[in-house]
Amino acid sequence: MFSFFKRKPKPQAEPEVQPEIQPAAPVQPETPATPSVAVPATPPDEADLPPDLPPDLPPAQPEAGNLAEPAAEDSAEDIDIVEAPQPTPEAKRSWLSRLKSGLSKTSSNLTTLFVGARIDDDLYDELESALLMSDAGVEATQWLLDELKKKVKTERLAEADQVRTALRGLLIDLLQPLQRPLVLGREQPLVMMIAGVNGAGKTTTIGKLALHLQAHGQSVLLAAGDTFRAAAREQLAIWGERNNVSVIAQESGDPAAVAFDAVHSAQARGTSVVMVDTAGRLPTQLHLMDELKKIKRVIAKGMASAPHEVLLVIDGNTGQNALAQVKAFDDALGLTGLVVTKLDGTAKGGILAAIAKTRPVPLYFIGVGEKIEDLQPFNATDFVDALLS
Ligand SMILES: Nc1nc2c(ncn2[C@@H]2O[C@H](COP(=O)(O)OP(=O)(O)OP(=O)(O)O)[C@@H](O)[C@H]2O)c(=O)[nH]1
Ligand SMILES: [Mg+2]
Repeated sequence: MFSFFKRKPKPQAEPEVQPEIQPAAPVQPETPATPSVAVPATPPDEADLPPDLPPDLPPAQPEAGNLAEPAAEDSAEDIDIVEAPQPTPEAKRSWLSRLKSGLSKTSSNLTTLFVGARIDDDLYDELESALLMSDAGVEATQWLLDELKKKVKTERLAEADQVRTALRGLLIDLLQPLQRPLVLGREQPLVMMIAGVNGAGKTTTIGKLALHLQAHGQSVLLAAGDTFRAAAREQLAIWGERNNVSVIAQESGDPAAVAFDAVHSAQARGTSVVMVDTAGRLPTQLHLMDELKKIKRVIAKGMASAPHEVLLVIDGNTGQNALAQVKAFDDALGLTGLVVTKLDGTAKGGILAAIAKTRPVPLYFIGVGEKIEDLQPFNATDFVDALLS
C-alpha cells in the first residue's frame, strides 16, 4: 500500500464496530422520529427536519477529544502524515505497469512524435493532434503548446528529447494541483458522499476505500444510498459483511433518509468515517440531480458540518464527457474531490489535463483495476511518467 492519507493524531482507540447489516427504520412520512431512541428513526421528510439536531438526539461527539478540529484550522504541525507500509518495489512496479499499459495508446502517440524529430511547426502540429486525441481538450492543449514554445525559446532547446522533457515538466506543473491527500480525523464522523454516472465505479471504490481506511485505523460505516436497485443494496451489504464493515440499508425508500440515519448511527457509535453510496445518474436527469442535492442537505441536518467530502467517481474511459460530468456535478453539489477509475482499460489519460485546466477539483485516487490494491492515491509525477515513457 502507498502512503495514502493524512490524519490528525488520534489519542483514543475507537469503539469497535461489529460487522452487521443494519436496516434503517422505514420512512414514515407522517410520524416524527421517536423521541426515546438513541439512533433516531430516519426523519420523514426534509421539510420536517429541524434546523439543528433535535434536543432528544445525541449530540455529535467532539468531546471524544480526538477528532474535533475542522481542517481549515489545522496548522501543518497539527497533522500527522500517516505513513502506510511502503509497497514492495515489485508491487509498485506492477501497479505502475498497469497504469502504463492502460495509457499505452496515448503514451505511444506522445512519445513517437519526438523520436528523431526536428523542432518545427510540424512537431507542434503533431503534438497538438496527439494531445487533443488524448482527451486533453482545447484549453489545456493550447496552454501546453504555448508554454512549450516559450520554454523552447527561453531555454534554447535544440533537441527533440529536450522538448519532451520540457513537456513532462509542464504536464507535471499542470496536474500537480490535483494531487492532494484526503485528510482524516478532522471530523467525527468524517462524512463522505459519493456520486457519479451509472457504472462509473462508485460502489467498488467505496469498498476499496473502506479497506484502505480500516488499514489506517479508521472505523467505517457505509450507507446504501442506492435505493433504486435492490441489487445495489445487496452489492454493498455483501461487501460489508465480508469485510467487517457495517452497512446501513433500507428496504426501499429515500436515499437521503438512509444517509441521515447512517450519520446518526456513526455519531452514536463513534465511527470515524461514513461513506454514502448513491445511485448512478446522468447530470442531464435534473430530478435525479435534485435528489442528490437533497441527500446533501439532509446529511447536513444530521451533522451541520457534513458532508465533509463530496466525491465524484469518473470512468476514465468516458473521454471529454468526463469534463462535462465534473462541471455538472460540481455545479450541483460543490465537489471536494474526484476518483478516476478504469485507467487500466482504454483510457487516454489526457482528460486529467482538461480537468486541471478547466475545473481543478482535487483528484484523490485513481483506479487501475478491480482489486483493492488497484486503487491508489493520485501522484502527478507517476502519472505523467506513465504517459510519456
Ligand atoms: N477494470 C476496472 N474495472 C473497474 C474499476 N473500478 C470499477 N470497476 C468495475 O466497474 C464495474 C462497475 O462498478 P460499480 O462499482 O458497480 O459502479 P457503480 O458506479 O457503483 O455503478 P451503479 O451503482 O450501477 O451506478 C464493476 O464491474 C467494477 O468491478 C477499475 O479501476 N478498473
Ligand atoms: Mg453502485
